Amino acid sequence: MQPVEQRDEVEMLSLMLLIRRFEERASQQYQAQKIGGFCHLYIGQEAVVTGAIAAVRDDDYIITAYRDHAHALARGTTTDACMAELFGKETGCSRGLGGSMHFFDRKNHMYGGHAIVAAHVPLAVGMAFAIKYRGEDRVTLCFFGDGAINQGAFHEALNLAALYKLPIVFICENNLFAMGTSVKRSTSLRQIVDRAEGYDIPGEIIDGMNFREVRDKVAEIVDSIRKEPHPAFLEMRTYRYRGHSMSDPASYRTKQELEKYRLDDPITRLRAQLTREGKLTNEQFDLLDKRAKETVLASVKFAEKSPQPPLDTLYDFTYADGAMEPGRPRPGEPAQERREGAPSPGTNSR
Ligand SMILES: Cc1ncc(C[n+]2csc(CCOP(=O)(O)OP(=O)(O)O)c2C)c(N)n1
Repeated sequence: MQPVEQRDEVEMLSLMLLIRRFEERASQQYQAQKIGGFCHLYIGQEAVVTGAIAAVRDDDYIITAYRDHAHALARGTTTDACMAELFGKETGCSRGLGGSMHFFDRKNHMYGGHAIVAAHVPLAVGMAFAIKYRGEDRVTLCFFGDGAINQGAFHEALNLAALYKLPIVFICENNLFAMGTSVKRSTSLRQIVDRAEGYDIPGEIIDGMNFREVRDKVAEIVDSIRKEPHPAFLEMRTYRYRGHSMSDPASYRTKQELEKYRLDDPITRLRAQLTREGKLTNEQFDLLDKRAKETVLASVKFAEKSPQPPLDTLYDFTYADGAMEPGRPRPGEPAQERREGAPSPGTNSR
């Protein structure tokens, strides 16, 4: 990707379209039973991740929870590697062992994809600590949902980030629901951003449906962090159009509510801004959309053709090295002989 100041808005619109079309196709492939396990779609929230990524450098760190497809795509992970991961194939970004919730791309500094709510927030603080310890000028962007802010790990992490003045932006993607629970029923605060105040961390509320607002605010904060490391907290007000996961019909909200947010669609909004300013024609938009659809379709073919991961990699990266070595007793178990020809789990050889 280009340096921040040159990142073209049409290119970013095209990225949002790629994310949207990728997830629509993922949804279809899930229904066709080509994708197993869980699958959480980000549709509606695209301006948050694209705006934030547009404001940072390629060597800054990114980490998120399980609604992670868009974060990987925005970071530059290919649609092939992402679709193959959903299909559980060896060519996937986590070698087919992670699935939808565990995308990972070390080369592009995308450190997951984490399924346990708020468990990655302390990891993000550790990453920010490492940046400061090494004297670098990188920044960590830590994305999480509104459901994470009442977890103990979240509070411990914010406290340390503030105490050590670490270079981190906590980005709360407030889509108003944690699974089917409205934030109004789960959180005592009037506004989530006030959580940050308790740790003396500066915070702001951002319109998470507006790409430009997200990008400009993140850029401003990241700039100030690079000059003098400190944590910051952004509450992005956004909305997910689909249910929590593929199995959720989202009957806890009304059609009217959904329609209200759809009118504020982040892609339509940026498209309208660019069109009004003479930077994009309808024909150009259609072409971008066509390209996004073709790229995604090609990635489905790639995933279908890709091999399954070898069976003996089943336990790789699940336990610490050696923890699953054959014959090694588990706590409270006597040592067992390994059967002839049995797969050898846990070697982490690849
Ligand atoms: C510690 C923990 N508790 C419960 C769950 C089950 N769970 C999965 S997603 C979820 C809701 C999280 O909502 P939020 O953080 O707002 O993220 P969103 O789905 O809105 O992106 C819950 C409770 C979990 N994964 N981890």
